[in-house]
Amino acid sequence: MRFNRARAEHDNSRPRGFSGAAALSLASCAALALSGTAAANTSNGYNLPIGVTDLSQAMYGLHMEVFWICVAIAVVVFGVMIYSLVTFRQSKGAIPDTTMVHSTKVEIIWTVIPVLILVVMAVPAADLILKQEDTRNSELSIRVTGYQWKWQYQYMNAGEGVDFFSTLKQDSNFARQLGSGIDPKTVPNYLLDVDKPLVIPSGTKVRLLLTSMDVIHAWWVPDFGAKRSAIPGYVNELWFKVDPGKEGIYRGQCAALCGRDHGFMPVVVDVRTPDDFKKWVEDQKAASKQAGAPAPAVPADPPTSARVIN
Ligand SMILES: [Cu+2]
Repeated sequence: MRFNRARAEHDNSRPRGFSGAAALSLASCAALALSGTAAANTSNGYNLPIGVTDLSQAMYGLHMEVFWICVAIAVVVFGVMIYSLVTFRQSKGAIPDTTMVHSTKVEIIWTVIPVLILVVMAVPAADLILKQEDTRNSELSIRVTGYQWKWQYQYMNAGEGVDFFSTLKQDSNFARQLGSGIDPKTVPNYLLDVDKPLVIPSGTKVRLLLTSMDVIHAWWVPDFGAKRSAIPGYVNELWFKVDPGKEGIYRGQCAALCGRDHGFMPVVVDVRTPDDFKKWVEDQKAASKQAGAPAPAVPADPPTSARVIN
């Protein structure tokens, strides 16, 4: 799986697997669901990443909660079904009851129980959606604009004035060319690396304002539990707060089929401590002052005839 490699870079706790046999009893289901929500970067590689933000961990917790509810339902339903098939089979002399054709009591029970289960799942799900949408009190806003096939990051608040494009790193770009003769396996983080990553501080509520200048793109970093479409003419919001101590490089990709080079516009986020971030902002401002460049020009696009617009 492609993102395993990315996760390994900041993986500070080994995956904890779930025992398959444990699914047989409700008590052990509940215990495992709790252990499954413990904070860690990564699950066992077969599951969603647990991630490094409040939201990603809450999403993983909800996902596991719903998963174990489904397991419990399956155990009860299949248990009753298999027991009935075995116990009341014809060879054992079972005689079908042909008199019972309708039972209002049964109909009420099998309507009310699923409704209650749905409510039990809907309450935490609605709560999490509200939390996801609550971009109030963000401490750093960054405008993110999708282009075919690169991202532009324009900082506001503490990073006001920092503005750059983030494009596929050159070694990946050379290796991907037809007949390049370069083995992609020799390129570190092949197609998942950029020339300039998005730099953000840890422990800070970061709000992204997403839009696009051409087609629909989607900004996606699985470890942040963050994915949202960047749509021309619209501004979508997204927020995340990386836990302090989880500084490092996180990788994602454009998650919308945005044209020919859709696979070549990765997202890389460099999470630094607030002090390191401050220093980075000062360095960026000093560098752009020295260069005297007010705003970066859009890097050259491929010829229009070669572009595919979805
Ligand atoms: Cu895209």
